[in-house]
Amino acid sequence: MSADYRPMWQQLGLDLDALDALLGVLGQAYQDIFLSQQKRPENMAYFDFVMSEVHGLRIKELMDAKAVGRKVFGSFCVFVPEEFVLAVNGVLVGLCAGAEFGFAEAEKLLPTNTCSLIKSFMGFGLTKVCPYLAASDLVVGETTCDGKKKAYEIFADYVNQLYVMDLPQKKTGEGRALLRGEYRKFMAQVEQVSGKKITADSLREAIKTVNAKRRAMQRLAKLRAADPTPISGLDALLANQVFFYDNPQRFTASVEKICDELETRIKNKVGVSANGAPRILVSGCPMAVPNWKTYMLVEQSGAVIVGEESCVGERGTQFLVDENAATMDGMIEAIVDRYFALDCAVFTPNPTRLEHIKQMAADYRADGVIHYNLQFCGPYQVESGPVTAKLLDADIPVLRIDTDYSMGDVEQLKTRIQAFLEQIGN
Ligand code: BJ8
Repeated sequence: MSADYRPMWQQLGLDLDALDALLGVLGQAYQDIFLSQQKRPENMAYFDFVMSEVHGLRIKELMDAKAVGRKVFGSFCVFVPEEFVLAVNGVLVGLCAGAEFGFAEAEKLLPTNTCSLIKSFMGFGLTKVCPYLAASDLVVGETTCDGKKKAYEIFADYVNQLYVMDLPQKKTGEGRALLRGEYRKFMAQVEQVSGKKITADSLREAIKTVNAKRRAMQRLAKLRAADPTPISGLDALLANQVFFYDNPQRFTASVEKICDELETRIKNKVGVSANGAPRILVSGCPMAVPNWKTYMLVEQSGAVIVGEESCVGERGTQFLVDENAATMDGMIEAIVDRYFALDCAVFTPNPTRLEHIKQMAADYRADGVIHYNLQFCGPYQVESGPVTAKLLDADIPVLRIDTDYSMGDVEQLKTRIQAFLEQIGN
């Protein structure tokens, strides 16, 4: 890190010893997993810098923004529209939920058989190591899965202010009306917290900013269809993770720069993996920073990950908000349209997700799909059955993985992944 941020962390009420322990582990893991990769695009240096400053400079930027009256909103779900937050000149950040940290504390309040993502955000909150959470003026939860929705009831005691958005579970007219109503309530909430009005002009600008960010990620995703693929799955996952933390304009410009470099690589047939390396699509639960275990195991076993059907991936970056609406009502409808099309497994029934995974496997020329599931995540675990059936029906090999954030199953996973890659090779 470029400076001594201890006074800032202290001001945020963080536990400095616990934070030191976390940063030590994080720094070493980043070194071992990312910096040891061969043939990385040069422009990944930007993301290396962002990661090295994820608890430092970026938090300072948030604190500077707060000092001039801007508000910080934290969230855990891609259904929370960044457009409304930007429209009041606020900042939306994804909150820490990707590491096995503070689980012992979390398990005093939650059942042991709770998914790692939920235990992680509880753990980060309870042990006071998440500067994003501490900097948030409003934490936005949502009623997606039962685990999250119930955990927020307890989490409310550990955050500045928690607001829970009610989300639909069915893609019906009533479901869409519920989402529209909730988004209008959320707009009012954002206005109240920020003390600013959302205007047609500010919302139009915000829609363009978020669209640009998604467009850049869509461009990056398409470039991974090339053979050989010009960027590792790990580096692409990192870009998808940073999507939730960084300043949007700077992030967009950095991704576009990487894409320019990748286009040159494709022209020159420069790839990151050996010729004929198995191409894998990952589908399932989101992988928040620093959840890199499965990607590391797959790519260290000689395969390359070419896409992710996940909220930290294509489910989070697909679809743009229509920019042609002239009125405020029209823009809100366009935002509802975009988000209502997302196919998280909490929806029932959820047939578009199955089709989408099959389509992605074709688009990215995947040789096989790994369905990645966090243990105790009911929605994705149940849906992994129909997903598998759909893919096998189309002669696409599938491996179902159920895991958590611990490193205890690394050897077992490695064996299963290697056997799967061998099966694909045959
Ligand atoms: S839109 S995937 S970000 S809810 S892994 S906590 S579902 S038990 S994270 Fe998600 Fe929004 Fe859906 Fe995406 Fe529950 Fe499953 Fe845990 Fe999960």
